Amino acid sequence: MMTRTKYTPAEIEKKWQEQWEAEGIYYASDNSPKPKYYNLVMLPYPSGDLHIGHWYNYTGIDAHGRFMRMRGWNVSQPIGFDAFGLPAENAAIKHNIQPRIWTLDNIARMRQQLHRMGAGWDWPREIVSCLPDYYKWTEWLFLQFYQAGLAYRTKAPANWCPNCNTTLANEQVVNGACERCGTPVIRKEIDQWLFRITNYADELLDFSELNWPEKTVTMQRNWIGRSEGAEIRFVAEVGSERVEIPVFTTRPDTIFGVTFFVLAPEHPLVERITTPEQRAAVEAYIDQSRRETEIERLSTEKEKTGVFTGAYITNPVSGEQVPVWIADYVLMGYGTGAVMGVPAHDQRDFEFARKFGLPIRQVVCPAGEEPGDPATWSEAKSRYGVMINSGQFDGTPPEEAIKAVTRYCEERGIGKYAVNYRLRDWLVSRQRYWGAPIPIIYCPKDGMVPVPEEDLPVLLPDEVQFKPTGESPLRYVSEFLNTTCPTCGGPATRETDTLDTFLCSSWYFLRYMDAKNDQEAWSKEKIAKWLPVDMYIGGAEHAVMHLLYARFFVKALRDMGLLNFNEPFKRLYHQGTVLGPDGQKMSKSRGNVIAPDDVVGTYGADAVRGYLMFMGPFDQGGTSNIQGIEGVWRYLNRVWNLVQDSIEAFGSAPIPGTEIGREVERTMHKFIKRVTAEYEGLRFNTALAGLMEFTNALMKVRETEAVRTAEYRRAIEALLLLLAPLAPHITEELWHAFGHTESIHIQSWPTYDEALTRDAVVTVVVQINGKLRDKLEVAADASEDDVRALALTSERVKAALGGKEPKKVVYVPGKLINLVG
Ligand code: ANZ
Repeated sequence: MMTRTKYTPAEIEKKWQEQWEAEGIYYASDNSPKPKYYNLVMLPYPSGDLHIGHWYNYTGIDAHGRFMRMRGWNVSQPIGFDAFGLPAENAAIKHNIQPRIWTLDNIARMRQQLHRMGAGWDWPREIVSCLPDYYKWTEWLFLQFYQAGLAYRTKAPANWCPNCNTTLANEQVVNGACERCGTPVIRKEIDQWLFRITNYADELLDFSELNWPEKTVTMQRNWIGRSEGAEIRFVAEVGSERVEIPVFTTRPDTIFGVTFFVLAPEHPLVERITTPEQRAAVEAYIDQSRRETEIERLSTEKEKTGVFTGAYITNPVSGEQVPVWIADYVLMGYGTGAVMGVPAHDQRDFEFARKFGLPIRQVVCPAGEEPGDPATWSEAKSRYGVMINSGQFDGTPPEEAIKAVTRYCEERGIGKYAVNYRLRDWLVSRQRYWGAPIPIIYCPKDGMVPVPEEDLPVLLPDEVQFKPTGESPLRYVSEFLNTTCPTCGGPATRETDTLDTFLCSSWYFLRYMDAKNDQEAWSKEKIAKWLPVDMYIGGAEHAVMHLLYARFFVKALRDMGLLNFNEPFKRLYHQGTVLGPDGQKMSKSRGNVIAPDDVVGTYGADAVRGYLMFMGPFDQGGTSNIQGIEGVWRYLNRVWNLVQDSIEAFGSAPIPGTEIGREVERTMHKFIKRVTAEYEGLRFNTALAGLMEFTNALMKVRETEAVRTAEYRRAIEALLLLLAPLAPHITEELWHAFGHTESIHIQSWPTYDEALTRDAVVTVVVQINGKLRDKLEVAADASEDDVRALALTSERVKAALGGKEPKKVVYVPGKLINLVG
């Protein structure tokens, strides 16, 4: 038995954290007979400090993991570090510190903080993506993709400073100019590595196996951007030559409305078709459009620009000749890089035609409208409708129009049904040092040669000069650069670009489950045992890149025979954002940052955890303020005192009988039911609200003699068990104070008896012909007959019925009885 003490988190929290680690109670066994539960949180970037957003995210996943463990699952909740990336390299340039040292120091500090929050991490599975025992396998995976034809090298646009003669990372481009010399940056094609994610575009649109937020699914769907339509080939005469230029259109039904044709400025045929008179203007325009980003070019705000090439092209369906322009609203990277201009029905084309005085002809008439005069329109008519002004197609109804024109094109061999995706292949190479090396060797004789698997890992050298060249610093490390060709043994050079860090994070959840394997990336048995991930919690900002890349990885690896499931993350949940006390995003410059280390020092981790989860619904976040933490802190103190009182009362003179404990028992079952449901729905704020009410109810009982019953003691224990996922330290301490020797966190979740969750007595409203006449107190489990008989004894009911028997009785159990006279 304990002597009365004050709640001092600083003492108890550290003690239990050490004990949990010593006993390894959160280290999931691969051989447990219990069903597995893979509880995953997006791994942090080692910035050096666990901020309040991390705490929020991790408290939620941890409370969920603890709940599931107590419910009988074999829970693994691993953690690691996504440790490659730009900030380490920038720190190296700025503070002259080796990126590896910077990163590992930060990791050491963050590990301490991760311990301090008292979360049940499965530490033996930790991964650090910048260490060779991890990135060896990232390189190995690159080779698997390469061998499967899913990794390839091609020219792709990069930011290029024409003055420094070098590529620049996006971060080095400031307002469209080189951050070093101020020269406007242009886009230039350089050799880059890409992954063929587009091969999986269709399968990635299948979300049927996923329990994900609808918003995230929609974002992925839009990102992949599947459009159905047709590819139709227009024909130009260049001198005596016939040049066919295909367009992709989602509206073949508007083909008779084409009044001009537009090529992207980068389109390879621009040079050939441009007439000598237009050449100077066309070249000037191309030069100018190179300086713009894709976003600028696509902006609907921007006034349309373009130049006539001097050439004409024939519409293969109508036979009409139209002028060919170049304009930057047409992108080379989408469709075929060419557009048939239909100003009457496409808004961008409409604006373009208005600007350059090109004709506008209506060819589709929406239902319920008369054909109009486009000269009077203020915008394009984009709705579907009956085809008009369209020769033999006139009168074709909207349901058939697209099909009819597509079929016509197919029959004549001038076009075909086509599907287009917005999704582009994934550019994975970076002209950077701090990333996993790309295991490729260039040999003057044998060309591109993959590094043999037995030579992995290609180690990242430590001694590197961080000249700000925009090229990978590895290019200047001759011991790294120069090697021998694995095929001919002659001199060769290594690829000096490194891999995008999104590649490291596309498979970490696989490696966790076999983190120490030095023979293979993972063993199939372990993956079969643990994957897919059952719950994945992380920020909504990862909706498209990380979450899409990881899905692609799993599908591609499945097709290589390395995995046997389709989706990495069965259930996805996005936590909300914690805002500063002023309701603004926390930032150092605003001075509204709440540092977890400081508040933990004052109130303890449990109060901070409870406070964060109490702030609002977990998927919505909320505004943080110190008073809120104090509220939870006071609550924990109440629990502390309540339990001590209970131990004293029960220890001094227990009452054996159960009669007076009956009400306490009902209260307990009611709250177990309610709080359990809240945890199931990850509604931690209402779970805690329920626990506070439960605590208040027990505090009232404390004033009565029921405080000495076994029922009361059981209720207090239930309170601790229910609170354990949110406040793991205080509950552990109080659990032991009751004399238990095993951790509270490996106990079974309390169960409830449905019958006992109902109130013993309920109030039933009595109506006569729908009018309220009386109220009755009846036993909660009273039958209809009982209630009816009781109702008929009421004087008021008798009077209302005028002594007659009711003709009909409607009973809503526990609520209402209506007697129809
Ligand atoms: C003629 C037309 C008429 C179009 C009409 C639309 C409406 P989504 O739905 O996004 O796939 N387009 C095709 N390639 C383009 C490119 N490289 N750059 C810019 N725009 C391009 O869009 C497909 C439509 O976008 C295509 O259908 C084409 O314009 C344009 F009443 O063709 B449409």
